[in-house]
Amino acid sequence: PAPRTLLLTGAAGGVGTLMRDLLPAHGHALRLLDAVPVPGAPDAILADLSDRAALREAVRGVDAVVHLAGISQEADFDAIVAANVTGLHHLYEAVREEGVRRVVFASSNHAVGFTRRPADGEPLVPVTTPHRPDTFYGLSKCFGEDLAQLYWDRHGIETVSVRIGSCFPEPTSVRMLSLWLSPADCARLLHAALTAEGVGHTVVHGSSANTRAWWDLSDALALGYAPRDDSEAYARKLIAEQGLPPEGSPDDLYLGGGFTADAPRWSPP
Ligand code: NAI
Ligand code: 15L
Repeated sequence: PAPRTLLLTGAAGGVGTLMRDLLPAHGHALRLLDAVPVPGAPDAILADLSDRAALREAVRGVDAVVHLAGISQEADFDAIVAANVTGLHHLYEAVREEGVRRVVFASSNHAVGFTRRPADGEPLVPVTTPHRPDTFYGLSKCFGEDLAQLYWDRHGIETVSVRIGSCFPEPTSVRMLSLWLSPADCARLLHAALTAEGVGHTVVHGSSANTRAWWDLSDALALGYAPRDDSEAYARKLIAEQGLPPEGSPDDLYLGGGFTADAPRWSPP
């Protein structure tokens, strides 16, 4: 089949940079957008999520949007609202106006960050676990999932909301051993989310097949996602370097780890 044309927002960011390299091999042709220039991509659309006209033009003619753009850490409430709430609304309005059928929305573990992690032998956290945001950032991801539900119920726009764990080239903390989404598995999951039939609005967990997993991947697997990576390969080294999180510490207790205490903060460039 002909490549599906995607708009990849947030293309200059960490995940966007990784996905630019990996998604084309799954048969997708990419149009890129970010508020800052995308290195090595002079054709990328330079636009902020506040620019409704630019968003409308950016989504025109694409088959789907992979929406990664936004503030990806804790920040002032107003900054979060502008990018992740109002900006997300602008994106969905553009999608509705231009008749785009599907969005893949980068939600986050921080939408449910105050959820206790399962103790050894306890059942994994299901995707139906109630929202328990750990920050204004996490709260904006709860809003995003609900916005996606609204646009499905009201307008028939499909979304897969992927609650990403930690998507980086390698896990860098013991907590990440439980939440890591390898870049290659991220591309596999996004591809599944883009191509599965009849998703309506579906929320899935986004991580690799980690031995130390905290959450249940069955909803992602039902889309056709077949993860191949496991953070366990990094476990011995990370634990030797960092030790296990102290009992009762945020990384020991909660899915959201340190975001439940002193979250790393975004500041304007
Ligand atoms: P990042 O901060 O590296 O990249 C975000 C990109 O969005 C940046 O290039 C930035 O310029 C762009 N952006 C921010 N505000 C914008 C605006 N108003 N208009 C246009 N572009 C804007 O974040 P990262 O790590 O690449 O994450 C991508 C997405 O995945 C984010 O939505 C994040 O919340 C989500 N996510 C990422 C996780 C991870 O492990 N990396 C975990 C959970 C969720
Ligand atoms: C996120 O939602 C952040 O965007 C990312 O930078 C990481 O902090 C990740 O969660 C995590 O919890 O490891």
